[in-house]
Amino acid sequence: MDAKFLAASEKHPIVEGHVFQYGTAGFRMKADLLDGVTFRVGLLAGLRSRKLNSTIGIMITASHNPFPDNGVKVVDPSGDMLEQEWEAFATQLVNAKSHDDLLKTYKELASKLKIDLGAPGDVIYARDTRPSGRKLVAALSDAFEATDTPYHDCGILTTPQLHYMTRCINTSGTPQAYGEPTEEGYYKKFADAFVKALKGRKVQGDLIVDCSNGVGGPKLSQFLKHVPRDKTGFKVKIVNDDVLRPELLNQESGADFVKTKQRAPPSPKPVPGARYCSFDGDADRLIYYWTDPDTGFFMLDGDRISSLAASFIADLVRSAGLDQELRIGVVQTAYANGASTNYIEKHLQLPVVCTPTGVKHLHHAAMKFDIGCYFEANGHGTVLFSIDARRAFRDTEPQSPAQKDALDTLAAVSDLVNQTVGDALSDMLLVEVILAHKKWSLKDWATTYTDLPNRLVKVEVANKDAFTTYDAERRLENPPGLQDKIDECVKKYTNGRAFARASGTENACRVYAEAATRSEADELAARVAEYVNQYGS
Ligand code: 16G
Ligand code: MG
Repeated sequence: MDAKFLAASEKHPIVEGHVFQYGTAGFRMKADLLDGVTFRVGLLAGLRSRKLNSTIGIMITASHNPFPDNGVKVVDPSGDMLEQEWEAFATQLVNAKSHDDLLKTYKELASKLKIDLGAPGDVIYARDTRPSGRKLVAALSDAFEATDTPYHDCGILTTPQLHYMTRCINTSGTPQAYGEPTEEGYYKKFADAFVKALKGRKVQGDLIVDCSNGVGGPKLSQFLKHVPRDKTGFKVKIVNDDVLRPELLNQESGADFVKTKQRAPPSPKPVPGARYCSFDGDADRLIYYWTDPDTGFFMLDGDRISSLAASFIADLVRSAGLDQELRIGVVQTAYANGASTNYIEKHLQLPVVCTPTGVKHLHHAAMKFDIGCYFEANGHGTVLFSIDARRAFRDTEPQSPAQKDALDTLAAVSDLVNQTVGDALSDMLLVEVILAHKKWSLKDWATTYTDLPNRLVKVEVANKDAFTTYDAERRLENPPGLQDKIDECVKKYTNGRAFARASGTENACRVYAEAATRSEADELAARVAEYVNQYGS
């Protein structure tokens, strides 16, 4: 095996002079740095699949980043993110200096973790539409060939589809079987749940979906072939779905553009009053919005989707008579608008948990509830239903038609929401179902609460690692003294709140501030950014 291993490794050298780290989004950088990194992630996935005797997934994507970038991340057997302890092993393998070092590290990891290298193992992988992905999947297959690891190339998929596949394969034949592990199976499952969750209601009005010129475009159009238009009333127009010109990916479009720029994509020219949503480049984030000739642009972000979903599901749980039995909770990060937190706690009377940024943190916190609704403000999120919750929807004997209706809808909704990870397509269907049930327009949805004006600023610093936090990233522990400055400053603003944290994806600090008025929020953000700048240079 050693000769084969070393020969393959030589085909995929690591670019020298870089320190690589498995971050919140796996390894993500310029695609031309990734060949050797991807080969080594393949090795890691093989080890993990042998360790767990399960199928491991790998996704090649850089999400909302521009097209010269790419990325690679590992999906655990249940379809969620790679366990944190293994992120360090990934970092270790990828940073091995020479090919011999790599082989040594690989073997040491296997022996330390008591992995039988003769065990079968199994890895599946997919990529988004970036042309650089083709070369990177070749690096993966070389890693599997070199280590005799069985593998399967799932071709081009959205990130959530690959998560879905991974879970389906690993649960196949068990009581928790998630679905058929094929792309068709994915479309059928969600189309079927969509029809069931609507319960005869029809979606009102057309929906224009901006797909960021990414993989979501072709996949959504595939999906729509499975949705009966007459039964659902679902009429979708897909825009920004050009995947043949890769340089257009995420250009002036997509959920990240809409959220960070706080405006609609300029092209195609927005139609006032029309209902819009945007996916990001790998279709795991979703943002809704409309434009109005008088009032301008209005956005419904992850916080809005979360509060809409939590409110709808909590009402159904009450109607189903399960509110004493099932614990519902909402998970947010510090970026959630304070008005949304207030609405969920005070108005919906649901508990809110705050975790550090990054999907894995939210996901794990959400799993602690029977029904855990988690969204980042950027539009990534899902609702997790426990085995007990799903059993209750299925097995409770209804005492009235209203109770039966609620139980059926809950069962369908729990099938409709992708249980592995945030999924723009599945989340969009959930929003459409809720709006159809409530007979709400986007404007009705928007009136539930009023966002506090807020501002996000990026501050370049010499060393972002000098900024460490606690209390779910809401407070700084280091550099010493900086948090006191921020506290003093925040006190001067009505409804003021601000925090600074090191980015997990670039060498910078991010400052978030909110306050009662636009000008106060801007001023507070600028002041805190100035302090960060002083302490960080
Ligand atoms: C990654 C995270 C995303 C988070 C973002 C924050 C995953 C899959 N993705 O994209 O959830 O919002 O990082 O970036 O966890 P930042 O640390 O640079 O602010
Ligand atoms: Mg994404």
